[in-house]
Amino acid sequence: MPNNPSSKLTLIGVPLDLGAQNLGVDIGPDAFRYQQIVAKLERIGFGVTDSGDVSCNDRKQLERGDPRMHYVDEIVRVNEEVASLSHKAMADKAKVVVLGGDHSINLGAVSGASVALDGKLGLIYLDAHGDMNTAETTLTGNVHGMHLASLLGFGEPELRNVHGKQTKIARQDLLHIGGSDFDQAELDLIKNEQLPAFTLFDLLTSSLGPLLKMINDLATRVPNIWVSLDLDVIDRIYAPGAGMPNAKGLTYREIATIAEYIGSHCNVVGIDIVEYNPLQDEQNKTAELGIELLAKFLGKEYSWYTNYMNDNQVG
Ligand SMILES: [Mn+2]
Repeated sequence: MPNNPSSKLTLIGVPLDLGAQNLGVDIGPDAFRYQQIVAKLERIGFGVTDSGDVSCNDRKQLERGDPRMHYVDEIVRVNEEVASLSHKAMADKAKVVVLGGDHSINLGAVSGASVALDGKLGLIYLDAHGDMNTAETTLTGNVHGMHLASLLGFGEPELRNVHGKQTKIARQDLLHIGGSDFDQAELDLIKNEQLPAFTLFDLLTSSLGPLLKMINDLATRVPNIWVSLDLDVIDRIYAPGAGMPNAKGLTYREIATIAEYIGSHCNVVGIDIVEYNPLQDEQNKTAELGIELLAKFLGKEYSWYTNYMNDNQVG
């Protein structure tokens, strides 16, 4: 299987934490490797090339700069590099998995893929937050709350123009899932621009049915899908190691079902898993869940159950 060209997978680590204020997410990529992410992806049938980590400068060596976009120069520099790697892997017909880092690394990951695919890319974005502020509307100056707006063509050119000036994701080709903590400016943007979003409230009031239809409709319209998983969309019972642990997040059965549906109905070409903070994890369970969900997004299975069955078959 690993020699089958259609199962090539490129892993890119981005130990960037400048987009957020909380420390710890910069060791996310190494913690995933320590959890044998490469061996586990190979076990489910991928030939993995680990590109290593994109080098990121420490905040101690940098000026914070623009108060509306902290560390924006370094964040853009890192994302240009991520975009080139993502573009190249996509052009080599490999699936791309990017390990964060804070969520701002999604900007380069998606930009590279979008340009490589001539813009024929939809984005399924799982996050408790909107990440749709701009330099004009941000309350914190943290870029990990702005990059999604940039991918959709809003906000400052510095962020919008990473890896080319074109809009990376057409507004109707976004599907934001699981949001519960939006700022007013983000709610206004979603409403005014009719951005597709299925919130926690929608999930609790109408269950999964309408969401699965939205996923299916998107997969029918666009040939390629990128999945962005901010671990804070999952309840902290299951994902204590999220950068901002969530007390009202999705349950295991909800996120696992959504991931499985995406994996079986969408042509997923790339995934980023972000905001993993190993310092807050409990017995590595957030990393384990991240790897299980990654497999599901890719249309495969990797869980305690499949391992149990593999290890206990007669013969
Ligand atoms: Mn996020």
